[in-house]
Amino acid sequence: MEQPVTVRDGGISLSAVLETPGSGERLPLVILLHGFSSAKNRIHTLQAAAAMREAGFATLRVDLYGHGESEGEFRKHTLYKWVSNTLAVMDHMRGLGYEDIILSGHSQGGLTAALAGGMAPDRVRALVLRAPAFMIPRCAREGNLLGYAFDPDRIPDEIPLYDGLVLDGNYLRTAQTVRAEDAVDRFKGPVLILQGEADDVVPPADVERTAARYADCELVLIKGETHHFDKHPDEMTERIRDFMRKLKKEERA
Ligand code: FER
Repeated sequence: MEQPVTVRDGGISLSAVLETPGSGERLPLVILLHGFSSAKNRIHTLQAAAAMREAGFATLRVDLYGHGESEGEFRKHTLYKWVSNTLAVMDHMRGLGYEDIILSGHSQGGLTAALAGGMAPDRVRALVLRAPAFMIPRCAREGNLLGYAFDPDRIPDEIPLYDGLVLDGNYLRTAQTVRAEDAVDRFKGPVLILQGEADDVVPPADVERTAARYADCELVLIKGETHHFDKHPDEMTERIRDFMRKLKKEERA
């Protein structure tokens, strides 16, 4: 069953899709977050969500602030707003009876899931991160974002990116202060990280360093895979299904 869900956060309306496999029982729920300039309907996110449902979980694909069918201006989105959105979505779903929550995200959405997981380790059972962009804060501090160079001590009012996309300077100001390590240290539950070895957007080295820092993390490096998991989608979905089925078993034990 597929149903639209609307969540309000700070006057902004967020669009999401809840999908439940078969039965009507309240299943554990995976909340899936998309990446930078992406949305909830991209093929690799649909494939990841389908694998989670095959393992017996409900899924909620969310459009975050300034993306997809949610409100907000792209140029005004920040990691802080995305974290706030994620906490609001978790509250909303708890209100609907989904108290067993797993957070998942791709790239900037993976970083967001990791940050929210560290803020609510008591309410997030596990994390499934695909190419999590743990290096965004470092890039913002070093003054180079997606190949666009800037002075990190004198942040410009706006940053022009590819395809006519423009970001407000506040994206950089907020990203510079994020310390993902704090959130990583606070999360003790199981974590699955999937990372393409040929990803040229999120460098595997940053991901490997962070994976080693998690208390209980399985890192899967996928040979020849790139940022959008379109070379070996079956390997991605298989790894997700295996990890989620293990979680299911632990739930029954
Ligand atoms: C960056 C590197 C990666 C960045 C964003 C990303 C805005 C996110 C990519 C994605 O979510 O797919 O420097 O700066």
